[in-house]
Amino acid sequence: MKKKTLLAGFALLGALALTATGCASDSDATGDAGAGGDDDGVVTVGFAQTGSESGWRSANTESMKEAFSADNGFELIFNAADNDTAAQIAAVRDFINQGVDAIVIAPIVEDGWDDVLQEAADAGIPVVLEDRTVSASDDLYASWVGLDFEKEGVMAGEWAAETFGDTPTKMVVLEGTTGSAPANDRASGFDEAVKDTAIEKIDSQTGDFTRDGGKTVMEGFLQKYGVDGIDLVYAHNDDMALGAIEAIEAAGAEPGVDIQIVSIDAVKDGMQALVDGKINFIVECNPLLGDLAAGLVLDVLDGKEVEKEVYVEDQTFTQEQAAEVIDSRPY
Ligand code: GYE
Repeated sequence: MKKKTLLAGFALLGALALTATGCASDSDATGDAGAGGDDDGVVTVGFAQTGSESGWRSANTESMKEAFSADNGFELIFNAADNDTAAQIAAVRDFINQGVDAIVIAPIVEDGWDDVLQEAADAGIPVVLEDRTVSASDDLYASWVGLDFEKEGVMAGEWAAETFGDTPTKMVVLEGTTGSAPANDRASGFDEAVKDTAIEKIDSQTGDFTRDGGKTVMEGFLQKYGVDGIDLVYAHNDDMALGAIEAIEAAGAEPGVDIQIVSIDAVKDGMQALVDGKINFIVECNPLLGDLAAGLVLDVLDGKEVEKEVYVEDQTFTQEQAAEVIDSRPY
């Protein structure tokens, strides 16, 4: 399978934004339906978002709405499924019945997509996936744009391996949504990176990528093992880490000192906690995928050949690095 890594620099995103605008106005100028659009040149896209579970998700939704805007020649039909997999599949079926020009999906979980993707293919409606991946055959969708979740897990694990190494370390894990690609891949990537260390995973439970979920699960861990029985928290996203911070502080301990925390996303609140010393290390997961997704949709509708997988590069932040960049981050 062809793989392509793209840097999510602003220049690149800007260029794609221009491409999207350019295509849309071409259609307008000629009065032609253009890229799969209807008579007025408007491209109707149904977007099935996961929900609104995290700061990452808010930034991603904003990026998608900006890219698929009326100014850029789109009519966006937005659906947020509130993390309900059946509701998300129903939303996609609805888009098919409405006869949209293209469908974009951020799949909540990896499995269960074969039938509805086949239905979209039968109806001749191209599908572009953004953010999370699916286990269905890649013949059933045109392209996917997102992040390398396995690599994110590896980078978080490498930090833990370097920080704790041979020191016996009790770790608890706050997992993302069960069955989601980022929860699966961030777990396996991390486990692989720490396998030769003295880090012991004493417990692991889902906090569903939410702040409340992270807090509740962490409260349970603290009750079970005590503050002294936990050295390290690996949170699959910043929001759960922020919930864990509340639980650790309520238990009378100091997050980032008594219990170290590593998480993934690098959203504003997470970065602030990193600067404040309450989180120890963050691996970025860039949510600004809107322009790339919109560019792919237009290319697919124009009949151009597109990459099956478009990876956006992530970076990592120590507390010192976070302090340097926090004011200039767009999300
Ligand atoms: O890390 C988390 C969100 O799918 C990459 O979903 C995304 C993840 C992100 O809820 O905060």
